[in-house]
Amino acid sequence: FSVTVMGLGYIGLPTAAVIARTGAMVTGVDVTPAVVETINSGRVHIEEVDLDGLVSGVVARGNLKASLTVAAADVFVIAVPTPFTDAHQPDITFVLDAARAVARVLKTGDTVILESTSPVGTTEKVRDLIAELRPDLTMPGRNRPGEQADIAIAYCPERVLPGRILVELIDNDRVIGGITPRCARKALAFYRRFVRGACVTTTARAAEMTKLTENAFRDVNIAFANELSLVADTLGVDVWEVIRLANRHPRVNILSPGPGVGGHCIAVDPWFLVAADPANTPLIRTAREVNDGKTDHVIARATAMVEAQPPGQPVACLGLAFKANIDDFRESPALKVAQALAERFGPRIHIVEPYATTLPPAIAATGAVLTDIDTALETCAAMVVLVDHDIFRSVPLDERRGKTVLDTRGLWPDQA
Ligand code: SAJ
Repeated sequence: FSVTVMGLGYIGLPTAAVIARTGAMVTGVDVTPAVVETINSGRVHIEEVDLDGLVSGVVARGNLKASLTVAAADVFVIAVPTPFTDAHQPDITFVLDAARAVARVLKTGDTVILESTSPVGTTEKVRDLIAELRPDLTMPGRNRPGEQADIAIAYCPERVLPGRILVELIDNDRVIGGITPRCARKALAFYRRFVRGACVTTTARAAEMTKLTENAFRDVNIAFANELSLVADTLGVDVWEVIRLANRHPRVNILSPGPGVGGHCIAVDPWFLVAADPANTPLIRTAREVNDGKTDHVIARATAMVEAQPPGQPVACLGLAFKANIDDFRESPALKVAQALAERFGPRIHIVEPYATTLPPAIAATGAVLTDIDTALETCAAMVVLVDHDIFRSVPLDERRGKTVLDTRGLWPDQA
């Protein structure tokens, strides 16, 4: 049994490794030579709990190899990025490129599964593209009555949480959308090999919209919390306390405000729904704007705080990652705040990020410095908390008493 995984990023590599562990022969395909080399030497290019050990094991056993070119296989999993353009339109170029590469090696009986977060209708576009490139194969949904399609095509979104990817890949329920019910059943048989959660089948379009809906749901709920934090600021009330108290209501469950929403999913996917139906998505669009606006609000407050410090005094920025306890800085609001402060105050900004060994070049260029939490506590009388890393949470009040703190994560509720 052989599987080819297209894209060896945060989703593709863990997925390839987990499938390889079941004994399948897995080829991971990536366009970046350095990534292919790293994996073939048994190492990983991304940080994820337990991923290094798993990859080195399956590579050593010969179950996983990386390649720049697509090999024939029984099942193809496409896990490439789907960015959006400056105009908030989804860009499915990488998906179509991957489909084109897969089309060349497809044979009767193969299954193609798209996992990338995609606008509704993308799986059908993949089918149409393959149909065009391989007129010799019968495609699902395009076959004549009574004729069986040669290829199965399905959409099955990943839903794993960075930091828990290897656990959630196995334990989470999966939504499997087939171009036809038969496609869904074929894809289901594949996921059953390594998924312990329930595998639920539906249509490709419903599965595509389900994925976008999950992340839009979270974005809207975080926007509610962020909006509350602004109102509470205006009213001089502690938003964290209000949320804690409101959440004692049996049907209220408010999420946490923060410096904005980051990562490559929740800050992006809601736009795919807005782009599909702009007239009917005022709430989803506004939630995006509220969450992005929260970052601007934090930048303004932090700037005022630094300006209120004695001239030349250093100010610490705690965290650059897009959320707690990970090394992922994609679309990170913390990074945006730190960047804005560094551009304005240069060397006065002392950044603490235990998950970084160097500062991103744009921040380093301002003269801002990377330091550690112990030094920052000794040298900085003012601090901006941007990420709720455990190492920051564990700082006792004694070590930060008397400091000026802008706490965007509600990390230190006892700070005076
Ligand atoms: N955040 C808040 N307040 C909260 C929760 C989160 O400000 O109460 C912020 C985080 O700090 C971060 C951003 O939101 O900047 C997103 O973090 P997250 O932990 O909510 O989600 P991601 O981006 O790590 O992963 C999400 C997950 N989706 C949902 O929970 C619905 C994950 O299951 C998906 O697989 C992933 O997106 C994805 O790949 O789509």
